[in-house]
Amino acid sequence: MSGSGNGKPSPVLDDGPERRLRRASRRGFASAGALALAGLAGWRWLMTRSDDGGLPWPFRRVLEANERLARGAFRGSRLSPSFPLGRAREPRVNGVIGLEGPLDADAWRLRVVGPTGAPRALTLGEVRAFPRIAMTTELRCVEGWSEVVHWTGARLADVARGTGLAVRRAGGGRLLDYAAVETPDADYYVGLDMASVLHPQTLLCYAMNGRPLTPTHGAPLRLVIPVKYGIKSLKRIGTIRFTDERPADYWAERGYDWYAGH
Ligand SMILES: Nc1nc2c(c(=O)[nH]1)N[C@H]1C(S)=C(S)[C@@H](COP(=O)(O)O)O[C@H]1N2
Ligand SMILES: [Mo]
Repeated sequence: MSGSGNGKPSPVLDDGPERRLRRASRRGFASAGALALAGLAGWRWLMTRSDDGGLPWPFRRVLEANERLARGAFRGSRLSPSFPLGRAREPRVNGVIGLEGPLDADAWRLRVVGPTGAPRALTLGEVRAFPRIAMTTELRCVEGWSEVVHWTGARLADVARGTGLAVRRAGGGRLLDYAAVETPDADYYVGLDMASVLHPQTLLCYAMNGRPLTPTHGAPLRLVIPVKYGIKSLKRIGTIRFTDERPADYWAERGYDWYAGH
């Protein structure tokens, strides 16, 4: 028994491969078109969303989800990898925002400011008097390059504790949530969460590869924070301000992730 009992192919039932193909490609074309239109509408929708820190808010939400993941994976004890000293190289000079003006090395001070207590102004000698830490770590730029560098400096955690300005109440109390770090002219600025401030590899560096910092690498003092992308390793530091409000961040305002962990 068969549908076309006489053995001849019925023209109605005959659905030759060519016709099937034509029909399928018409369908395919229509659904590809519909997809493209939906995609375009989706993109228009994304691009017309209200701005949140330089990005349409759905993009900002994705970055914030990444931030939660990075924070979740972050532990004070989680160290960025160290390398043999022989692997250290001179990194390229990347970014001179906040370094354009001249710097009077003698007049330079590290200003440390908190909501309680008098602000401090440390000389380079006073920063150098904190325990001297050396590390050979990777400087990773979001632009896709990295370099192993040998750094020497003081732990930011020691300076935070030593000045006593990272707390909510004078003389003690809970630690504040953030530090705002900026160049003397305030043209470049980064925000750090307190866990990153206290991380043992977060250093205020005065030497790179065994020599004093050069001006374009951030003399007289720069931040080096290997658990974050290079954008956070602010050169020519002027001020550290401890605060409970999440600080502004130069590159976060231009569409990058505020947390910038990796
Ligand atoms: N003041 C200041 N610090 C800065 C920058 C900058 O433009 N200005 N660029 C950052 C970026 S994007 C990177 S990758 C590193 C590069 O450090 P290097 O120039 O010593 O290699 O510095 C960071 N610190
Ligand atoms: Mo960078």
